[in-house]
Amino acid sequence: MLNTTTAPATGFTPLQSTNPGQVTGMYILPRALKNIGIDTMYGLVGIPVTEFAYLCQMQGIKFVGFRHEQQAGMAAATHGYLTGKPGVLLTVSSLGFMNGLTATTNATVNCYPMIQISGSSVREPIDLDQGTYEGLDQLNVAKGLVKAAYRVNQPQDIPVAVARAYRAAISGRPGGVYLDVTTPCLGATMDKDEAAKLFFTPVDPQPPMVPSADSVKRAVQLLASAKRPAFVLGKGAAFARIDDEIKQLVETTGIPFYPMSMAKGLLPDSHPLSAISARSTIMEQADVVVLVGARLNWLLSRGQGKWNPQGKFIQLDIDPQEIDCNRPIAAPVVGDLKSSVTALLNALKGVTLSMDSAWVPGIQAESKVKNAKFLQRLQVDTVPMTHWSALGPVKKVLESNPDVILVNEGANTLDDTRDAVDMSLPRHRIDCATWAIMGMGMGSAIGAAVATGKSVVAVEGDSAFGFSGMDFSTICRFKLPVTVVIFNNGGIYNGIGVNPSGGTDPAPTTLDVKARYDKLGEAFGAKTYYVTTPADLQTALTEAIASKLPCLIDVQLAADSGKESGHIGYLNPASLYQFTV
Ligand code: ADP
Ligand code: TZD
Ligand code: MG
Repeated sequence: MLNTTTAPATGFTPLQSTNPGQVTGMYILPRALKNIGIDTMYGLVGIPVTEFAYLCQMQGIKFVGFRHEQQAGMAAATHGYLTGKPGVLLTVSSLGFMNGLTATTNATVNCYPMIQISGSSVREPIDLDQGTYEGLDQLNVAKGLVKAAYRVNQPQDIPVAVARAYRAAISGRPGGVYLDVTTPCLGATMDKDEAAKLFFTPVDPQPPMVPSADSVKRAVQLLASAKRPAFVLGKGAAFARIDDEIKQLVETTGIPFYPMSMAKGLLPDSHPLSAISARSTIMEQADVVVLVGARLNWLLSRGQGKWNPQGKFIQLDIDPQEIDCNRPIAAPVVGDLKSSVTALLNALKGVTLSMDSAWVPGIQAESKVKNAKFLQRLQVDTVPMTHWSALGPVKKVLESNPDVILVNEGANTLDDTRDAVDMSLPRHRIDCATWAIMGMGMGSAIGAAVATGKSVVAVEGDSAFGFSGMDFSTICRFKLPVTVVIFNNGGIYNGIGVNPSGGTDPAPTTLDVKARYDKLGEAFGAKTYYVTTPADLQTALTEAIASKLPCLIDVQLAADSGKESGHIGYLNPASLYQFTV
């Protein structure tokens, strides 16, 4: 048996074995995780997982303790996206589990590999609804919201449970996996030598899925016939780590590409074949569009609206169920992207394309005009600052520090930063993505910094920051090279909302335009700045990145900077159904 008494004066005393021949579930679990290469865990402890977290630390797993589980989950998901291996989130039962589940579900929606491990209370009183401590039927809550969900009830099943969770997170389309570990399973003991025999290394946990030769042939034939072809690169392509193959595909065909938000930098935004400034032209005029790890979801108007009704799609994706989900796909290529792009490159050898000679020069000419116009918008020195005048210096500083990872959330702050800041390296932009989820900022920044060791800048709307702000303290506690830049326009979309009742309560969109977020940073020992001019912002951001320390820059914007819902106001019910509120 293991004795789990703690010594209050000195904090935790490593679990002492009163019977060296026995080990507990909570000892086996970190061993099993280490065995499959997990070296980091993000979480928040309490009954029944506190000792387990200590045991993880003792066994050499880095434990990053958070103030809120959702943030720890966002960190795990970002860790998964950036490393290609599942990030791990640890939560306590019921409430901690629920707080973390949003992040695990968000990871599933975004195809990020992660595993949420949660302690859960003793089964019997939960099943009889007898009001046990933090009791909840967690497994059944998680099912349906995550890619896969498992429960492990006895220590001898832990190595298999971990391997199953790992495979589920990483194979096929990646996603969030839930692993329920009951209190009895954590505390139960088994023979140490018997336990040692249970560990194994899963063979080929992320097997290649090679597309059929016919599907590749069909795609090449369609592409070869195209007059105005285009690639749309998605974050699936960034996740697949096939940077060289993508470059080859674009450059050998000479076909322009449009990168989705998190695929920016897969090829530099400044690449001559980048159609990032010609989105409408691609939608309206392309006759063959190749989706490479990008879904035809709301972010691409579900293939409707502006899209050329006669246009045909080739879709490269690992998930066969993605095909035809919004619009018929003329040439699906189902497989992992490394295999599919390699097969496409081989099949394209010696094939002559029939691209119109005016197509690429047209896009380039349009891009040149639009980029010049756009730059002018960023060169204004308006004080109080607008999103645009603030983004002028942010663009300059970030583009001269291309290896900094940019985390970004908000409405106007998201849309305008994405459009303003060119990316030149793959997997250097992480944002609120497919679900447009606010509150990914601090967690993703921490996950990115821990997983890569690189510097991170998080550009946050003031509302967006509010969702995760307390975990700025985690950035400080772990002394991470993260700079948080808060665009304070005093509200959701802006700070000029008016309470239509004439009452004194703030409007639903109104926050705190005079708030000094820099003081919040000070509380945790960060280097902080409060800036009111573009020049001061440029100086502060340059200095903050160079310091490689936790920094917070409160950027004072005008309260009237920003419009409702940023670029997606058309999705509001009043706009969709054309009525007046
Ligand atoms: P974006 O938002 O950038 O358009 P999405 O998250 O909508 O990207 O789409 C990513 C797509 O990439 C998903 O449909 C997913 O199945 C696919 N995907 C992820 N990893 C791979 C891979 N290794 N090989 C092929 N497809 C992948
Ligand atoms: N809650 C959650 C979890 N996600 C959301 N996306 C929203 C609410 C709704 N929402 C948006 O879609 S953007 C946004 C909210 C609350 C914040 C926009 O304000 P901001 O950015 O201060 O972050 P700007 O620059 O003022 O637009
Ligand atoms: Mg705001």
